[in-house]
Amino acid sequence: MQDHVVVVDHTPTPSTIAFAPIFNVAVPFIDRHLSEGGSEKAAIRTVAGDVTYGELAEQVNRCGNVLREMGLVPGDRLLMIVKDCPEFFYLFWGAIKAGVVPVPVNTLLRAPDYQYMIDDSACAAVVYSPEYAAEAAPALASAARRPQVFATSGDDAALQARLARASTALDAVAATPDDDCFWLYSSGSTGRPKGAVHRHRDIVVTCVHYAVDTLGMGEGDICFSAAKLFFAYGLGNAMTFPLWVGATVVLSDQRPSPEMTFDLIERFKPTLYFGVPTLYAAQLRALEQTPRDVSSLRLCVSAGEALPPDIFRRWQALTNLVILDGIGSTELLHIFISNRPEDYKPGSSGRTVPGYEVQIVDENDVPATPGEVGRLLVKGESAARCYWNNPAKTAATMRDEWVNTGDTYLQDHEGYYVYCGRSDDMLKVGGIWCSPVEIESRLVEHPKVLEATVVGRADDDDLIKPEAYIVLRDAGDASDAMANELSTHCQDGLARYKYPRWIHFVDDLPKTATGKIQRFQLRKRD
Ligand code: 3UK
Repeated sequence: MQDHVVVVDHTPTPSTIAFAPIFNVAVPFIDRHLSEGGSEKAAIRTVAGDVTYGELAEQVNRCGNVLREMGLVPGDRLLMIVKDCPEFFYLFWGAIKAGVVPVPVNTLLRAPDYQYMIDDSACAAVVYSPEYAAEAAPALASAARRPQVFATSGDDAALQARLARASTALDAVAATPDDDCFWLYSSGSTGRPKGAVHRHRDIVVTCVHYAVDTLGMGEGDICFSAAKLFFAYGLGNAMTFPLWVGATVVLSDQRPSPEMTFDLIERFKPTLYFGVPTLYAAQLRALEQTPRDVSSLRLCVSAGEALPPDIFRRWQALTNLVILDGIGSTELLHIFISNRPEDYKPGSSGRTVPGYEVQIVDENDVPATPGEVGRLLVKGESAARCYWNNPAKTAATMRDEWVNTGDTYLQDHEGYYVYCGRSDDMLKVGGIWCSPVEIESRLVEHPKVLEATVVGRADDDDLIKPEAYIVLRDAGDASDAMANELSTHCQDGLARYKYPRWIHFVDDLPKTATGKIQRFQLRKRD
């Protein structure tokens, strides 16, 4: 049995969590609850039933043993295209306990994205929920590598039999706090997604400084996250945070919608709700029509993109609840600047979370004064060690322990941090990354399109959505029908949320003398 952790010194900056020299993070998150007598408590609740901490620990061990029987060894990667369900927990923690590195990926992606990730990660195995077979199977067929493959549920009888036969006992592989533990892919405006390599310790740091120090989470909490487990945001909200404090999580594999979230809130009575601004806007429209019972909630959280202050106010007026906006990233694993229950300012991201340091600097790395806009850099003990196999991107983003977020920020005169936009062209759409370059490439694959440029435009809720400016080969083809055809063309070829919501046909695009498209000229248009 390994030491549990951890001597926790709360609220220091920088963080001073002391880890045991041999430390596998699955021990404090899974096994500890058994030795502390919590096995009968529900860890996970779903419409199909509950999973106790005791059952969770058994299934984690079975999964770890099956991965070993399959020949996976410590350091091997397991690519997970898995929906929000208890099996996600079994696989993720079973892998970590066995020293295998789980790589959960966005389940909304398409075959070419998965093919890239299979090859880039050089994963030893891929596991997918049957729902994603239509994208996973062609990706596996065309990938250069041949990982082992299994599906998570009933239609893989051999796997089910193996799990049933596997031992419920498994000793955690001896790891150190700084060993690689899991990866998450992060997108950029150009180039392919990058695997952010996280260590065992990173998970603990986010739980101590954000879940406990900032949100005040405890074992009485019931968490519900509209953001899915494959996002770093959802992974904390709906898995690592509740497991750390011995709380309960409500999981659903359904697509988040106002109806789905209110149904689950009324049924399972969570105390904490984690959403994204686009969904809060839709929930507000629904609530303004039909009141729903959200009285179990003590706090709401928003991240992924900036929360417009108008949404904060309308939500508070209707529900009497505050929404704590906070900025996090895949690289830092979770939220590092946040509003707090007792200290919040609508329209701002709040103040630095304990354990993190932030800096706003100009183009020469000179620190900005209050009110001045600059690039946001963050330092913290939960930062990814590197991007997998990508020293150039690692060097460009991570320098001397400081991570360049790619965001522009200012600190106002009261000390709150205010989001002012990206310093690259990336868009957050419904809290999920969207590269204009990727949408443009899809558009120009259409035979009638000569050139295309995509920019972000705020919708009626003040939330960013993609907008396309298109030069057709034959200007005479411009019509509403053509616009619909191009929209469908994008939805068919890209993750569905990436299609342009507005399409404008133009005669030419603003360019520099060297032919580079000037996106800022288009952003200025109204
Ligand atoms: C943007 C925000 C303004 C910002 C994330 C919570 O979003 C998360 O991670 P990603 O890697 O994206 C990071 C980028 O998203 N962003 C996120 N939150 C806010 N901008 N206000 C916000 N509140 O550009 C940032 O650099 O997808 C969020 C927890 C964990 C996460 N990984």
